Amino acid sequence: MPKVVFKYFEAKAVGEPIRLLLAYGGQEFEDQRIPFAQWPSVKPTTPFGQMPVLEIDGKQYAQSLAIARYLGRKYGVAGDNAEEEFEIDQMVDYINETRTKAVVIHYEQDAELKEKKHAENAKNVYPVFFKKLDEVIKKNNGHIAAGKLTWADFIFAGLFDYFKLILRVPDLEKQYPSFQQVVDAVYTIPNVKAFSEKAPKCDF
Ligand SMILES: N[C@@H](CCC(=O)N[C@@H](CS)C(=O)NCC(=O)O)C(=O)O
Repeated sequence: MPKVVFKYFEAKAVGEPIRLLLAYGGQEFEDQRIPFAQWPSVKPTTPFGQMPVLEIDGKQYAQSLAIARYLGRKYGVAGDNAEEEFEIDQMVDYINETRTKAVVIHYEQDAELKEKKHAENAKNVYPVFFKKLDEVIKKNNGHIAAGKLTWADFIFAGLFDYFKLILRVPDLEKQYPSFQQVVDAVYTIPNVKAFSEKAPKCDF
């Protein structure tokens, strides 16, 4: 088994899908959670000055989606043909696109602009996304793509708490029970459940 170190902040956010995939694959890993105070000294040691970073036998890799796609392939949850892979990528891009729109607003420093942009998205962007995603999950037997468990489910489940925070919808799963179905499909997998029960608790 390779020696694996995973580096991210003390949060779930874009790091959690990777932790969950490593747990799913039965890969032992050092789960390094870097406090913000230490980040300035760690940043220059990473490939692109950002986390998450996955280190495999001493070699560092970055970009959360590339890492998750790699682990999905390694652990057999990346689709069984080119079309399924395409569908998974399509859905991950769609989710990530919405995340990116919300993140920009979440970290906006101008309070007035922040509220204005959030209100625009809450009216015009997020409801359309939720409705589409709900339809897709229902068509896919409670999964994000390909009608079965794939790394896209890990992306969504791992991100879910962060998503609710930045989109400001704390009861999202109540509005869309299908979203909770995806989260449960991942977190009830025995390896994943065991990992998440032992992991440090993070709100998002
Ligand atoms: N596209 C990158 C984005 C990574 C990213 O934005 N990381 C943030 C945390 S979520 C970070 O490292 N911020 C600290 C910094 O840029 O100094 C990925 O998906 O891995």
